[in-house]
Formats: sequence, structure tokens, C-alpha cells
Amino acid sequence: MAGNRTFTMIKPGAVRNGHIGAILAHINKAGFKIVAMKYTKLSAEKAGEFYAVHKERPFYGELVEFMSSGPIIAAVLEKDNAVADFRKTIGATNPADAEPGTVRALYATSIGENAVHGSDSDENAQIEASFHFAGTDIFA
Ligand code: FUP
Repeated sequence: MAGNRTFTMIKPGAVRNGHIGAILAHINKAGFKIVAMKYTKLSAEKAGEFYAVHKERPFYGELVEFMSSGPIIAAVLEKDNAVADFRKTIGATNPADAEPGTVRALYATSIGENAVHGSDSDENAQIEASFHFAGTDIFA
């Protein structure tokens, strides 16, 4: 059964470019309820840990540097079929391939600085939400 929660981050580039409000509105209009949220900043160590699955990839160093380059919004979102529906809402990893009207088509500047993160499975949604939030900070 598909789970009803996913985890997202509004990445440093989209924060710097002034898109926090527009992206949160887009997320709400797409039917997601925000059940946890914070404005925070990842240390390089924390960013490296979050993206450890990509450690061997050539872009890992730049990814860690970018993700720790400024503040982010971290949030837990609730909706039926949250993981798959949110990935549809944000569009393809590379904004050049993202469907028109998706968050990445609208607000990403490149594959490396692609505006938002969205979990890729229910299991990772749970792991990523716990990485940022205690259970008592999630308000269902
Ligand atoms: P996604 O699930 O859409 O966030 O994409 P991935 O897990 O494949 O990639 C995670 C992050 O690594 C992306 F958001 C940006 C970065 N990345 C690159 O910089 N270059 C690539 O070729 C692929 C990913």
C-alpha cells in the first residue's frame, strides 16, 4: 500500500532566489498538507550524510557543497500516495526534462541546483523525515 507521507527540502538556490513562498503555495495547491517544517542549514557533514547514497558519483562533492551553501526549508508532507504524487508535482531531476508547470520546471536553474528534493520511496521518506524531525515535531 502506498504511504501517505513524503519528505522535501527547498534547496539553497531556490531559497536564495526568493522562491520559498511560491514553492510552498505550489505544494499546498497540489493537495499536500505540511505536517512538519523548519528553516535550517545543513553542515557539509550533514549534507554528505543525507546524500551518502551518491558518495561514489562524480557530482557528490558539488552536491554536498551546494546543499550546505545556505539555508533550506525542510518539511514533511501528507497526502494519499504522497511519494509518487510529489515526484510528479516537482518534475524530473533535470529541469530541462521536467514537465511544464512542475516545481523544477518553474524554479530550478540546473540539474545540480534543482530547487527541491522529494523522497523516492516510502522507506526513504521515513528515514529522511527522521533525519530532520523528532516524532513530536510532526503534527498530523
Ligand atoms: P532526485 O531523486 O530527483 O532528487 O534525484 P537523484 O537522487 O538522482 O539526485 C539527487 C541530487 O543529486 C539531485 F537533486 C542533484 C544531484 N545530481 C547532480 O548534480 N547530477 C546528476 O547527474 C544527478 C543528480
